[in-house]
Parts: sequence; structure tokens; C-alpha cells
Amino acid sequence: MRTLHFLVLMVLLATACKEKQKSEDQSAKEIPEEETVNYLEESDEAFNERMAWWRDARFGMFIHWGAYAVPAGKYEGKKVDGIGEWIMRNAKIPVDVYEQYAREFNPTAFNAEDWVAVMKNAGMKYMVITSKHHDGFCLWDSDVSNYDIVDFSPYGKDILKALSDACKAQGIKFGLYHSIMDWHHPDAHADTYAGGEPSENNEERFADYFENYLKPQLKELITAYDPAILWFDGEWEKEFTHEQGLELYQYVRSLKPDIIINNRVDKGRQGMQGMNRDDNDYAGDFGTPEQEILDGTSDFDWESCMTMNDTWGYRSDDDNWKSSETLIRNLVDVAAKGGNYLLNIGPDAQGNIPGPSVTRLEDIGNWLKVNGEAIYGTENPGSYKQGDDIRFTRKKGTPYYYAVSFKKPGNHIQFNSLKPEENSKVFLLGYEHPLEWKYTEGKGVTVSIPGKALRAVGNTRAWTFKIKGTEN
Ligand code: H79
Repeated sequence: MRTLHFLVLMVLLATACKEKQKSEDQSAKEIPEEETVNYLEESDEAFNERMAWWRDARFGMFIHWGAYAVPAGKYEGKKVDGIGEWIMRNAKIPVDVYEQYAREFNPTAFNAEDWVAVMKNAGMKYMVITSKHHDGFCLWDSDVSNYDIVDFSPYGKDILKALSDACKAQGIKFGLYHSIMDWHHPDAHADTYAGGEPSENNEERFADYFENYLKPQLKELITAYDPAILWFDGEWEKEFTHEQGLELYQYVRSLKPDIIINNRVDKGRQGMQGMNRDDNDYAGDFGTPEQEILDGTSDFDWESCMTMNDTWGYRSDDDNWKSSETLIRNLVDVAAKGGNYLLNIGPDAQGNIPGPSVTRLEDIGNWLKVNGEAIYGTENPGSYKQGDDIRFTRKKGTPYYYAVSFKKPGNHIQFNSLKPEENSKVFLLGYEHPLEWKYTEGKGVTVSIPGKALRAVGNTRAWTFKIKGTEN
């Protein structure tokens, strides 16, 4: 049963029917019906419809890109510990000094079509890029700020325009990450981030930033780039209130009713595990575990965002890459638990995607070309795991189960929870011939794997069995 408290959500068309006043000698003018939509009250049906593409997509790309790619983890010749996009805060770089990075940011090697082709080839169905991170620098030509790629940087071209166009052309859903916290705006960073003293009237000033800067920026973004997702962050900023969170959710939905918004639009998120508090008062369509995967399934929609090394924004010195095996295992684990996987790249200041990221994305894409049917459009089948090395998914609304083994199987593999339909065929994806199987009450199905089947799938990183049947 679904306990989607924070979503709840019934589209309420409160039509205030107004009495039409007619007079004898004047034909009545149509008074438009007043439409009030409360996006915080949406029926399960409407919510499911809005979330459908996102739930089927399963795999997306996160992109952290901005002025922090210029220092790339170093300030005044010294390494600054921590995630690259936090360098301004971590090294306490004054605003005017940090601005110089934006002045230098000139990614002449950036090619939107190539980036989107990399995503597509990796099997990703959507992307989420930082329109603005905490540092406040904007990747589009904002009307309410000059601190953006077009007005402030030598590059002078609108990055979001190029990417959203390329996404449209290549069939990738385009999403935006937008930070509520802003270390550059004088009314939002409250002077403290670069080590200064806190100012007076922070709440009032933040409310002004919220109304006259943050909201107009969101309107610009939604109008110009038609994003499918808005991914907020920095909502823990103490001046930002729960009431503002609710208002932000309503505002963004009113601009684009079928947009999908993460739970960091409001104050409901609990820690890095990213799911919402248990009461039903918080806005947001999905939970956001950061750098981790839920231990089990959840009634809340969720998306695990993760880096391939240890930073989101580019750091020249970060070589701690996860293996392709680990990334594929994570994707399968997330899918089996009913979530999405949002995997990050941090391009460099020239506009190149780091080589180790590209090779890993190719590896995942190659795996998905053979095994993708076990990931896309699937659901948690009930029993989603068997030990550490086997995960299960089911193609939505069908009797087709997928069992993915992270370990290379021997001559046999057993799946305790599955019972194939009588006379049905069991397949190892990547090998065209059906495999022999035997079902035993209490033990589940045992599948025989000939050596030539394993040779046919070759050096894959996870072995997927497709079984038509039921859970036993
Ligand atoms: O954009 C990337 C990071 O820059 C950003 N989120 C990802 C997607 C990020 N911001 N902060 N962190 C990562 C780590 C900081 C976490 C904390 Fe908190 C903020 C600890 C205390 C305040 C939020 C609220 C998490 C725990 C409580």
C-alpha cells in the first residue's frame, strides 16, 4: 500500500462559478471561470501519470558544471579538501576573488551534441544539469543577473540552450538542478559564507531574494528550456522556510503542470539518506538519497544520485574512480529496489568530460544494450534480492522476471523465489538459445548454463536471466 504522504496530491479544479449578470439590453459577456489548482493535492492517478516516464527511465546523468571547474580543487596553489564545487565555501574565497574564475571560464571544447550522444550511448534517458549551483554562477543568460555565462564570461554563449536543444534532437529528457542557497547573491548568502559577519534582517533579505531573484530565474528557465525535471538543492539554508518550500512547489508546477520536482524543494528531507520525514506536510515528488542507495524498497519514489569518483564538480586530482562493475551493480541494485540512478559527471573548464567517466559510461552502455530490458520499465517484483550477488526485477505488468547475477555463474544457478511457467523458456540475455531448467518445490528454479552460453555473452559484468513465471 502506498503511503505517499508528502505527495498526496489531487489536482483540484476549484471552479468558482460566478453568477453571470445579465441585463435585458446587453448581451452577457462570458466571465472566465476562475481556476485554482492546488498542486499539493493531486490524485494518485494524476501523480502516477505524471511520474510514468521518469519511473520507466531508471537511469539519468547528473552534470555539475560551473566556475568551480576553473580552480579544479586548488586555491592559491594548494589543494582544498572536499568536493570541487564547494571550493568557494571550503577555502573561504571572497566573492570578488571567486568571480575571477567565472571571468576565466571559457569552455571552447564544449559540444552539446557530443555530450548528449555520450549520455544516449550510455543508456541514459534523462539529464539534470546545474543551471546554478551554490556559488550562484548561472549557465544561461539570466535576465535578473549578470553573473552568468553570457554576460560575465568570455565564452558568451548560452550552455543550457545548446544542451536543451541537443536533448530535444536526440530524445533525452532535459532537467535542471537549481540551488536555493546562493553564496553570491548579497541577500541570500547573508555575508557569512566567505567568513564575514552575519548581517541584520536575514529573513527579510532572503524573502526578497526568494521573490525577486529565485522565482524569476525559475520562470526564465521553465519558459526558455522547458525542463522535464527541477532538482532543487541547498534547501537547508536556514533562512529558507517550509512555507517558501510549499510556495516554490506550487509556483513551479503552475508554470509547467507536468514537471517533476525533487523533495529538496521543501524542508522535509532527512540527512543524506534523502527521504522525507514521516508526516505528510512536505512538498516534492521523489526522495533524493545522495551518494548512497536505500537498504530496501520504499513507497516513496526515489532517485539515488552518485559520483563516479569523489567529487561532483571537476577536480583535477580526483582519481578515485568506481569500477564499471560497481556502477553496473549499483544501477541494477537501485532498479531492483524500485529507484532511479542519477550518475554524475564533472566536466573540466574546457568542456571535456573526464576520460575515465567516458570509458565507464561506454561500459555501462554496452551492458545495457544487451541487458537493458532488465532495467527500463521494470518494477520491484516483491522479492528483489537473493544474497549479495543476485537482484530481481520484473517488467511492469507482465510475468517476465529478470534475475541479474553479479558473479559469473558456474554450470547451474538457482533462484529460490521464482517459478517458471510450465513449458516456458528461460534465457541468458546475450545468448540466443533457451536454457534447460528444473523447478523444485521449496527450492525454486535451477537453470543449467552450458559453457557455450557463457562464452557467447563473453566478458560481461553481470549475467541476466529472463524467466516467464511467478514468484513462488
Ligand atoms: O550538488 C552536490 C553537492 O554539492 C550538494 N548536493 C550534491 C547533489 C551537497 N551539498 N552539501 N553536501 C552535498 C554535503 C553537505 C551536507 C550538509 Fe546537511 C548540509 C550537512 C549539513 C548541512 C543536508 C542537511 C544534509 C544533511 C543535513
